[in-house]
Amino acid sequence: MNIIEHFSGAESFFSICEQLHGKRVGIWGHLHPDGDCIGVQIAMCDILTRCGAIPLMGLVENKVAANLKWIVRNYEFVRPEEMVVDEYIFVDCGVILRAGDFAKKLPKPLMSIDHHVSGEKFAQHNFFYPESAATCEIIADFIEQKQWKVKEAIATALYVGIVTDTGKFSYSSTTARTLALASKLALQGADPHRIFVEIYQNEPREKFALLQRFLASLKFYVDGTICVGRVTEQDFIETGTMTDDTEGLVNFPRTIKGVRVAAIAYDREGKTRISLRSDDPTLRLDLFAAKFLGGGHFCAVAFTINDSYEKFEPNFISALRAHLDAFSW
Ligand SMILES: [Mn+2]
Repeated sequence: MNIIEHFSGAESFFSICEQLHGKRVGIWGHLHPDGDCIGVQIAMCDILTRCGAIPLMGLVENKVAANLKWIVRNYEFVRPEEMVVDEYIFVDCGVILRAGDFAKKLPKPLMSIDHHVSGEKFAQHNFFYPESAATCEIIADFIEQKQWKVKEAIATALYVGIVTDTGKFSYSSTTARTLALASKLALQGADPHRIFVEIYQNEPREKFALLQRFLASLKFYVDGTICVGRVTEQDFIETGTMTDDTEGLVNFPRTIKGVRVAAIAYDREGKTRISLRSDDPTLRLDLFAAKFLGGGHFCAVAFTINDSYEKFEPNFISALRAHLDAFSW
């Protein structure tokens, strides 16, 4: 029995890729690229090369998180604004604004491949599957349908996207298809343990100084159902960390018994960035984030406000409380 329920659209996806023969194609993702974004860029680079196109991977600000550097080592990334391309596509980027300011002036991209529930169909061809746990899962499935074998490096890149976007195969988005595709990638050379060590056992010591402060700041609201931790500009300076080092911190309060929504609020470039996590997709955090022009998935969202968190806090907690009341059974 085939346990994979495939994503539709693989045929038209490959026919578009084949039409790109001989063309320079930019492959762009979102700001602050995560494992899924980088993984799918690398996989798309391989697919387009196989189709005879000339792919160019774009990296806004030319920056990759420290625990993902090993995976990009053998690839060339360019700033999108410095590229000369005939066509371009977006991956793992729900809305074009997530790609940064440069993307505002662009004509409609040829293709978008994405899985954010709050995503928009902003491209000419949209391969949009909000039921997918990762954009890498979509591409891994397309490759599977095409019955292509991939090199170890590509299997690894796709596995990285899936393992990181599913919280090591633990979020509610993880399905039998996710696991089956991960297994196929392992058969093609992705090494689950090595990938785990590279991504999750490579934390700089400074990040633990930041974690200590974050944990000390935790505040509970509404009978302990909401838990928020705070990281200030001063915390970043005194611990020698940057905003990227907040990655994953919110998962600590998420594990506390009774907490339905965990959040982190941190200072970023004079603004406040708030990320929320839940384990209950019916709480529809994506709809909550949309009120503040943010987005993401049912259980994982983020938004930015132009105020200090201290000023925003009372409004934030009362709005979140009202949202939870409206979406709780
Ligand atoms: Mn993703």
